[in-house]
Amino acid sequence: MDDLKAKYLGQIAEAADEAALEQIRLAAVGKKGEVALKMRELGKMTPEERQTAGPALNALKDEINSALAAKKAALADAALDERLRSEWLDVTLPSRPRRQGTIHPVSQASEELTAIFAEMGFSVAEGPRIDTDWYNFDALNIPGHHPARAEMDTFYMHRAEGDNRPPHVLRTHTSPVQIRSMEKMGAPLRIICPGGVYRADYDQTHTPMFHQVEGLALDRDISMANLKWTLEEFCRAFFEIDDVELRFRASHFPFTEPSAEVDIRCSWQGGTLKIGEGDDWMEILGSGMVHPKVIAAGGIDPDVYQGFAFGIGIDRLAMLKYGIPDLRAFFDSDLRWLRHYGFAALDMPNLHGGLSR
Ligand code: 2U9
Repeated sequence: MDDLKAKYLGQIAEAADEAALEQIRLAAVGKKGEVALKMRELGKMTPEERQTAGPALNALKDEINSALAAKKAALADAALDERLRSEWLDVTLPSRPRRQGTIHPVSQASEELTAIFAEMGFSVAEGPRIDTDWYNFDALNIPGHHPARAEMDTFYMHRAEGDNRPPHVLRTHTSPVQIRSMEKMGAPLRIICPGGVYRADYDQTHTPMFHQVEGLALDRDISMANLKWTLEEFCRAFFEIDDVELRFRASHFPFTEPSAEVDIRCSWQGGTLKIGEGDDWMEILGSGMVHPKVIAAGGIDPDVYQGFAFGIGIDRLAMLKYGIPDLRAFFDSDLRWLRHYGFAALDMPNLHGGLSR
């Protein structure tokens, strides 16, 4: 009996896993196990022998069962310890950086200027970026021989041989949207058209795609005085400067007559630009009274209605407001420059190099 006990307690102590323990249990205390066989031999014993052998066998069975249960619990504990050791997690590690987005300065500027013009009663008009050369040029009084129409300056859409549709271009300004709005809505009319435009140009101050906002106000008695007030009000609100001063310089555009380029008073101190003070002037937009031919092209009677129009480069406005010196940063850079200019650390733009289109 002692041999049996030593044998099975030894095997139990050595068992590597639950499957091995089950084998030992069957061999020792299962129905056909060694202890059961010994129990069957009790019948052949004398009553005296049975009296000592019976309880001893029962005690052996209990001892083996307890050892099996204890070993099973120990194996489970060891397995848990192993999992805890191999699957640990360092909760103090810094988290992986997450990609973070932010509004683009051009979108920000566009939203700001739209809100300002909306307060003045202008609604937003949108239209196609690919349009016919009639909407982009002819309707705007830009004649066939004008340099802007050359392939050097304008992106023409490819046409297959035999395609007789009128030539289509990537719009070079948002003016075609204004012509379409005049056709659709008639006069009186007060709209702005913000959006992307395309010109075959690329250097520090020009990109093949940039953003414009053009404005148009048509009614029976609109004058240059209304234009001046509207643009001053806009600049005051956009640059957040009360003492804004604009200078209207006579100019020429095919779509307006008279035409004026508009400069804003500014100063350059140590290469730093300050808007609204100083003795310098910086060009910020073009404008004028809409040419009667253009009003007629939009299907409106120029003898009854007249009005003003203006065009502003939004990218350039954003650069001036947020102090971004190179236009190309808008198109071929990464998020770090945005964070650098981040709409927070800026007091005033610091511009080196010319910025006129
Ligand atoms: C209609 C009639 C007239 C829009 C105008 C300008 C002057 C102008 C430039 C500013 C900077 C383009 O982005 S830029 O390079 N624009 O100088 N734009 S008047 O005149 C219009 C538009 C539509 C129907």
